[in-house]
Amino acid sequence: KFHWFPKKIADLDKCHHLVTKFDPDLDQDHPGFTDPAYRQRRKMIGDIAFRYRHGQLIPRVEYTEEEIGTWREVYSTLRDLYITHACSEYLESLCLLERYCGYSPDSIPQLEDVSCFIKERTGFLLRPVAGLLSARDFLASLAFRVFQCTQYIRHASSPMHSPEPDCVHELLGHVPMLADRTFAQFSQNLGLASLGASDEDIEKLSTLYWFTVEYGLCKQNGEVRAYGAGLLSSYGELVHSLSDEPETRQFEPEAAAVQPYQDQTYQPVYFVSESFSDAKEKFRGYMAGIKRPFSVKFDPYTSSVEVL
Ligand code: H2B
Ligand code: FE
Repeated sequence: KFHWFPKKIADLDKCHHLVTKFDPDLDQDHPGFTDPAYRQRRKMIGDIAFRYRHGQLIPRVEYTEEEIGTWREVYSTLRDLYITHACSEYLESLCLLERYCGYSPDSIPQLEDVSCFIKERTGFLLRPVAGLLSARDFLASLAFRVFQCTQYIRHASSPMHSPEPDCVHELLGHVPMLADRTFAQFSQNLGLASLGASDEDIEKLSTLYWFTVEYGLCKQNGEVRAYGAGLLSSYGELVHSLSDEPETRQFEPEAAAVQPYQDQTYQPVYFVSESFSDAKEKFRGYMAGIKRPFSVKFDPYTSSVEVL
């Protein structure tokens, strides 16, 4: 007997289980905890996600001047740092997003426009989500090349940090990488491996996700660069990750899947991949070791999985 999982892309409408750990209504350390107007705004934007069904256009949000101000501050600060700290795939995608998808310090890109853009690049789609999603639901969506994306922005009092994912993290951290073919394939493979997996395997896969998709580093032309979204959306940790302070280890899925991680402060350890193809290959080997009483095959024509 194994856990229910989505078989077709529309089943993702049922993958909406949120984790409330960093929610501003419940987390006293959230910068928006004492700001009722912020909490109400976040709830209103979250309602878009609760009402959303697969296949619909993602409703646009008219962001306030204050929200755009927060975006502008993060964007302009990080933009300069990317040149020396981000991997080449990221930089290439960011240039395209700036040229063709309206990325700029002056406005927050709309999820619908960004979704159309990455769909053309790698087949990935965005769908709106109201907050931090359970690891199982989040990983399951990756299996269908769907990235669940928050649409609200962090509190204006702390532009450089958010305890929970927000649109700065998604749009500046994740989206440019999802526009890269090899990275997109790696993400989907991680998702496919999670379908129907045991709770222990979900825990391992989400730890792997943490040390690659969120906090991964990779080698490029003799230098180490960042590709993880948690790094690329945090000025402080991006600088920290490429300084002499943290320990770095060569990426090995077996080790990364069980490495304890930090979600309150900077990581003490990062894993460095040789390349995305290398990470993808190593992951393939790791996946072969995950025991499931069935196997899954993605059918791109129907965006559904066959269970064999
Ligand atoms: N939910 C949302 N909304 N965004 C994420 O980036 C995210 C998530 N990451 N849920 C997931 C969990 C990740 O930390 C893994 C798979 O546990
Ligand atoms: Fe993330």
